[in-house]
Amino acid sequence: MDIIQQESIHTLKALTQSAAKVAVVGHTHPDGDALGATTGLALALLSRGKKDVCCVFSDTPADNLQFILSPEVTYLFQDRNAEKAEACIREADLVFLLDCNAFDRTEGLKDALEASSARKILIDHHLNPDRSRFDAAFSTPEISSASELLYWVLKALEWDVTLPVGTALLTGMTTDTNNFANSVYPSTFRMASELIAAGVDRDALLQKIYSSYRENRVRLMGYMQYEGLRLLPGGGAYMILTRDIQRRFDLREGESEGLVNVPLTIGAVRLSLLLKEDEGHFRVSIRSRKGTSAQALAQRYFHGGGHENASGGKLFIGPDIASPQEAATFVENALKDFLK
Ligand SMILES: [Mn+2]
Repeated sequence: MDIIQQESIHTLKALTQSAAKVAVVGHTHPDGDALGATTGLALALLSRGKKDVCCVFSDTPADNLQFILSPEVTYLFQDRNAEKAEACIREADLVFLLDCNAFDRTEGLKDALEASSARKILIDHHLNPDRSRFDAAFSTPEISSASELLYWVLKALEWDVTLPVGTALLTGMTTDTNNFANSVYPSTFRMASELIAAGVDRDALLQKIYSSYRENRVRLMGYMQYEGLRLLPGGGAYMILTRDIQRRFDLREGESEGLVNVPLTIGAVRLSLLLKEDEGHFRVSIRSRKGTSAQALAQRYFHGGGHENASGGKLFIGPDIASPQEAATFVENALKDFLK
């Protein structure tokens, strides 16, 4: 894999060897890839004899992703214990940033990362990585996930990919590709094939990822598709998950995962948005068909970015729209302008 340069592998090896305290950091609102990659790397470092390793996130993972967390690994969540989470980054002499392209994607941890004098390594697959901040950067959008990229980095390091490491990485890749539906490359199948041959239980994984939801989630998916879906001429689609709807269905973090993909199963739709109302803003998820750029829309209208066909951003109440009720009009105008 040309993305993995021998020079960066040497740097990673040397920095890991000399590091006493390692912080492994993932992006805000961690998804399966961020959790799988950080867990996989922490486990790999522990099995290499590193004693002081912690994974740090700005917020606690959704209930349905908690199964990815390993009992062997120390996790620190800033929303639970800000002092400990920030101290871990402050005291680390080596920091890994996984599944995000820049410090600000960790939200509340950004200041701690900027203040840190630790050596830093990036392992990511988003567009436009902030390479200047890192001693070594492994980054390409031509790969399924950070978990897959980490797998090939571990292979290049000639470190053992143990069963727990492999399980974490296969989980991250599976969730980021939506179970092999998008961003799949020949290397992705190779990774999966090698891990399954090594004994990773994919059936058990799929059960945990896709068949362990609460009833309310299935009902919400039905409700949003029946009542909430708006289709626009030109191939745009959007849904707004207001606070009211979230309350009505007792929605928890992570339970609307996958909903944004549903409108793209309609032949005429090429761009789908899901807005989820939060404190002072809407979280915006964007998915697009090949040939239409979710990334460009996210960047132009929603202060965001990510991948060409899967991006995210925010719509702020105050700066962008005067009240939550104006979200629909904002989205319709943005889509009208973008899809013309
Ligand atoms: Mn990812």
